[in-house]
Amino acid sequence: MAGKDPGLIVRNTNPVELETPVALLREHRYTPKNIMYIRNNQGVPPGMQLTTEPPRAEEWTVEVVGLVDKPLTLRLSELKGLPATELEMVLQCSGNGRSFFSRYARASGAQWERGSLANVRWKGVKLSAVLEGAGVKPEALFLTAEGADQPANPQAPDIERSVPLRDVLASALLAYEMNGEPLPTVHGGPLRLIVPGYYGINNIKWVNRLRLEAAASTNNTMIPRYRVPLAPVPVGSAFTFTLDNSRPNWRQNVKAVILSPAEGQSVSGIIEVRGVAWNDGSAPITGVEVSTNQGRSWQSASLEKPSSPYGWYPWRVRVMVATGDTEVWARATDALGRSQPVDGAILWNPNGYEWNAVDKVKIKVG
Ligand code: MSS
Repeated sequence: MAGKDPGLIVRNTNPVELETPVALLREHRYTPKNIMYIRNNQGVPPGMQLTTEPPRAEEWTVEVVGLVDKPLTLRLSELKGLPATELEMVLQCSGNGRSFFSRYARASGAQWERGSLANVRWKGVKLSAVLEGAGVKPEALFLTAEGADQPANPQAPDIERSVPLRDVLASALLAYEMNGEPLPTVHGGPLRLIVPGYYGINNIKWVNRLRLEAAASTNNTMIPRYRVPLAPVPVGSAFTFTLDNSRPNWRQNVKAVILSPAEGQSVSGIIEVRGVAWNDGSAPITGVEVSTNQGRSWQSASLEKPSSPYGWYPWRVRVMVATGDTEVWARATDALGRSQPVDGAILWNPNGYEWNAVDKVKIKVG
């Protein structure tokens, strides 16, 4: 694809889904656009190119409608005239890690490993500043975003996504830049809703309409897709999603991933284990621990802080590894005491969302 590193793993061609291998991800504090993963449910909007170049779209507008005193249509140029905010944030697909559910039973969807994951800097205008002009009514409890992309089959439901307004109002952005450049077309340029701390699906690309409503949408992007059961379900079983027995993929689970060594790598003696950790930004990550003996003992890694609560924490630790086939494990904990389960079976769900079990990498020690 135009502008993307040929080393990306193709998970799907139409719509495009590309995964970043960990070997590329670990090289950068901020993920550059040429290696950033792509998850499209539909194509790019009509008239746009599948490229990392920004679109020519100075005429772009976004509507603010629904439970507001004054519906608005804002031009991109007007948004760029408002005070801007810049923010580092992890963008992760809610299906990241889905392939690991196969240790128990395969979950349906693209078989992502660790790399539907990026850490980038967004620049844009605060949602709160945009909504101020519209006057949001107190009954408006949800924000539903629509993008200009369309389903391949016109009969199929279009992508749209709701988030709880009060929870996101202080942090959400309408972004027009990524990593200091105009937003690439394939990542939602010229304008994207950014909901820091939330899973990828909530960050609607090519955003052209914001609806303020009393209830969340019941579109197929909200139910049955992009949801998890409220209570654990038996591994491999079917599940009928209702509004009461499940919840949307909103705030990200606390998670550490190992970026080095890579799965299957041959190493010797003492190794440096490196990775990144993050959560939903509501509390700092307080520790990452690594085990090389199946969790009998754990060693603390040193952490680097991101520039915003929503960025990732790079971590590293030197550990001894016994000769033979062995596993390196890693888990993060945050200030609210939230951590990661050793056994991912309790996370199992038919669509394979929100995987955050202890990360386990098999290596060969010679
Ligand atoms: N947006 C729109 N408009 N469409 C689509 O499809 N997807 C999702 C988000 N947004 C979409 C949107 C998803 S799902 C994800 S992850 C993200 O996006 C991705 O991003 P990038 O930029 O990387 O491609 Mo899963 O949870």
